[in-house]
Amino acid sequence: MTRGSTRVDERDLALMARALQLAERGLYTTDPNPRVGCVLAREGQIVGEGWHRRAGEPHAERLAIEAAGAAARGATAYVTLEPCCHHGRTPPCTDALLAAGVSRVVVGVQDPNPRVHGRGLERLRAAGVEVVTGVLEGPCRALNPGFDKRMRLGLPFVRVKLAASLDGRTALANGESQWITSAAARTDVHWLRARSSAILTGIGTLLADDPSLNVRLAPTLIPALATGEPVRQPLRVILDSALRMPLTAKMLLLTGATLVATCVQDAKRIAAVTSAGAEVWVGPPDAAGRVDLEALLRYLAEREINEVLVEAGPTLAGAALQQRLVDELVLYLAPHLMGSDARGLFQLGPLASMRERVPLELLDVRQVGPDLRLRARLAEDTVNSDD
Ligand code: AOF
Ligand code: ZN
Repeated sequence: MTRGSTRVDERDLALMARALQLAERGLYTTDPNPRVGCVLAREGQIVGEGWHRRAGEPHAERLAIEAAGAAARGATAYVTLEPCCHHGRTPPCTDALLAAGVSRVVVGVQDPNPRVHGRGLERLRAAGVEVVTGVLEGPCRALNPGFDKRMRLGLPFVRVKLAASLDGRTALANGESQWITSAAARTDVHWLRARSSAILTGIGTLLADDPSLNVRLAPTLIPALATGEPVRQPLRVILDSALRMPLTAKMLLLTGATLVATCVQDAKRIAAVTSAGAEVWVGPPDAAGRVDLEALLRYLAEREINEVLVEAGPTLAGAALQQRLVDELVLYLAPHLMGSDARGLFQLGPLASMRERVPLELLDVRQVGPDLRLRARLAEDTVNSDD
């Protein structure tokens, strides 16, 4: 197999797969930085390993070099992300690799960060290091969907989580909706929350359920956490156009920050919500007078929010879908039927023709406890492209 002019063999693939495994350990802690893993090997034998734990702490390459010691000289470095060449919170990894005497660098994917993007590779090549890129590129990119999208487009990656009966219903006609899915599915959602930078919901859901929207997982389950260290709590974001946020909302007393996004400029009301413990962001209204979702997402990206988990009712989920702001759907389906009078998952308005259906592409299907979990993304093509 070749990448550019340089050969890549099975051994290279296996070692990059190992680097990917290491990178995954940072899934819940590196935010807002990307998850990155690095392996140093000589003749296929691993001499050092490292993975990025959290922003401000050493990058994967540095830890691998430290672990390898003198054995780094002449070694090949396998890094899931292009080594950085800039001074951020930490000094450039390209310098560390060169100082350690690494002779070959195999990279998964280019860093989408405009401060690096290709320059790290150039710097290494200019210093005489053999550089190969694009090895296991797909999985290496998929590890950091939010970082990737934020760096390229100034928007976070948006994942919408939904729970419904097998016939796609979320609540009875009278509004009763608690406990549709099993405890196993609800625990699974905590893992989705834990990897997210922010959780977004609507004021309707908040007023109806007074949710906590926090991560409730034992810290011992998360690799990068030292004993006694708490789990990182994602930013809770409430879409609240008319600023109806109750000052007694349960989440305001929990660890982790809450941001209320509104269109209301009322200084007195804003001050009240602020002193109750939330931050208020006043955004532009859309045509219907509601907070403009895309403007909010752009603002969140500016705040280094990588992955947003939407946990909301059919109005917000439907609006986000129709505005094509959704990257991924995670749908939990419980094996029961609620009938056609119960409420559906997405408010899309009546469709005039089958052509208006929202086409999806299934990424993954599995069973979680007694429930079914589907992961899908929005398909690019229209549904009936073949007729
Ligand atoms: C790497 N290896 O392990 C990581 C990289 O502020 P800093 O110093 O932590 O730099 C963060 C930037 O460095 C981040 O935006 C991304 O471009 C890169 N992350 N690069 O070579 C790593 N975490
Ligand atoms: Zn670095």
